Amino acid sequence: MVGDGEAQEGEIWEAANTAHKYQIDNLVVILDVNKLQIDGSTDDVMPNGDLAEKFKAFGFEIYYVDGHDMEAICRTMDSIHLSKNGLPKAIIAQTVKGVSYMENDCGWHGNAPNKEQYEQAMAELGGKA
Ligand SMILES: Cc1ncc(C[n+]2csc(CCOP(=O)(O)OP(=O)(O)O)c2C)c(N)n1
Ligand SMILES: [Mg+2]
Repeated sequence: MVGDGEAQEGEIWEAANTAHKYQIDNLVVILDVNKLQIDGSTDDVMPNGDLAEKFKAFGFEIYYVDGHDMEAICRTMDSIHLSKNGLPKAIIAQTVKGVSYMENDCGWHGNAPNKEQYEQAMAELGGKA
């Protein structure tokens, strides 16, 4: 898993180079593209440009999914699993950050919800609080 803010860091691309050189075709990067990072929008803080094209330029095979569609993610992972073509893979997952009251608010990057917020979040996600 790599965040789009995280993808501004050089270490990501050093690892990508290495994956390409050693033909690590069972490496799957899931790139979470929510257009936010810790203190603002990625476009304001440090524009990423086209991350799919960047991974492609580093020798990755590119897949696209709706990052909220777990079945699509699983289907994509299954099809990738069978591919032994020498290319590392990147799944570009478009997402929206957060449950309702967190949506598109970068302030929730590292904040813990209080009890009430936690219970609401779990209810929205269909989990047990
Ligand atoms: C190796 C390393 N470098 C820098 C940081 C500082 N840092 C914390 S969060 C973050 C990026 C957050 O943006 P993103 O990856 O898009 O996560 P999101 O807020 O969307 O979940 C960075 C660079 C870190 N945690 N580790
Ligand atoms: Mg992000």
